[in-house]
Amino acid sequence: MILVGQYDSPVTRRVAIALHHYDIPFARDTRSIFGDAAAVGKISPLTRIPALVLDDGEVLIDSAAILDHLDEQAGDAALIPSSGPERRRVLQMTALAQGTLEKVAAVVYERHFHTPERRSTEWLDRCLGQARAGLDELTRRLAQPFACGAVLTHADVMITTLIWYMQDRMNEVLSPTTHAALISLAQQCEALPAFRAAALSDFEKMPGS
Ligand SMILES: N[C@@H](CCC(=O)N[C@@H](CS)C(=O)NCC(=O)O)C(=O)O
Repeated sequence: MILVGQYDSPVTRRVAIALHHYDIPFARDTRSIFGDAAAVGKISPLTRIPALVLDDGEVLIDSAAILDHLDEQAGDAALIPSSGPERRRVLQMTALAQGTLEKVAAVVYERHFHTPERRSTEWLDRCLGQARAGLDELTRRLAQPFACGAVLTHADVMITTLIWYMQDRMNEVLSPTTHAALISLAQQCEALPAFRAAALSDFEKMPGS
């Protein structure tokens, strides 16, 4: 199978981390979602990453839908409980982290694609407030030693790739004190083998960032 997307995309990297964690071999298509948009659009209908091209040619899109397929392959080793309140908790923590990422990315894109005089201050303030609220709520709900308790889950992976993205691109609502527990969780996860195997190469950067 082929994972399409560069690892500066937190949702692409989270799929890569799960693939490594599950020991599922894969190749990579690292063409840029911005620099090579036309080529990526031929694979991924919305011209978004990640996409996962299966061995029979089927293309899966959207990190959550891709992980649903990989979790099935992983069986008992899946990074999410199979049912019940524990599964709900992992899904909700992951959704909080992914939703926070969406608001952070909206700020990054607004600033990237618009000159300062064309940016909407109202939109930026709204997104920044939502991103801060997401981080606050994640911090409030965080368990120990991992986000949802004793074992690593998709929530840890999403939080870790989110924190990397914020530290790299837009860290103004990420507080080293208020959100210290999230930052420390991310540090702890980045040291794990699956995260290290999905480390970024120097070329994996949005143009102009
Ligand atoms: N919900 C989707 C979000 C995918 C997404 O937003 N990908 C970004 C990169 S992080 C992208 O492709 N951006 C380019 C664009 O939307 O034009 C997922 O989890 O896969």
